[in-house]
Amino acid sequence: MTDVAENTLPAADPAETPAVERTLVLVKPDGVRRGLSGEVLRRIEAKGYGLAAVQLVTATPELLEAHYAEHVGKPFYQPLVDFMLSGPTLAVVAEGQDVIKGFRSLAGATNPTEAAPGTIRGDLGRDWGVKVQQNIVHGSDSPESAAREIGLWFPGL
Ligand code: IDP
Ligand code: MG
Repeated sequence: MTDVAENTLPAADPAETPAVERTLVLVKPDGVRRGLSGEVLRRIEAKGYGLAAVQLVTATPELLEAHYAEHVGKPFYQPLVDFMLSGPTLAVVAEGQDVIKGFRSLAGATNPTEAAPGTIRGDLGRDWGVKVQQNIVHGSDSPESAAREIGLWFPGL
């Protein structure tokens, strides 16, 4: 019989435990409308990440201008904002080691037509006549973006 205690890992030394990373995930209005919020949360949890905050949010033009600051002025900016205002968004803070990169990997390529099968965008997304705009999820792309975006969508966190 296996001694359970023998298989127990020693307690992590807090001084050596890396800070748990956080990322902002959005289930965009197309994902919420299509009833995919639960499926996206399921994939985040099945991968092993934790949920630190989940809230249904109705975005405003001001919030989206701050969130998509890097895209202001691009041809797809205003249609993107109109799409993001077309219904509620599920805002999520997910956490775990390297979760920023890990969720981007779960999400797949920006263009849902090209996103690999097995990814959220590859399995659940397609071109609905608007090319790459409606791609179900957003995920922060760097620690700096994550901190900024979490502050925008969860000012109290
Ligand atoms: P990402 O979401 O994979 O990080 P970004 O290049 O940061 O992709 O673009 C932000 C969002 O803007 C995309 O997820 C998509 O919804 C939309 N988008 C990006 N490029 C285009 C485009 O060429 N046409 C229409 N929408 C676009
Ligand atoms: Mg981006």
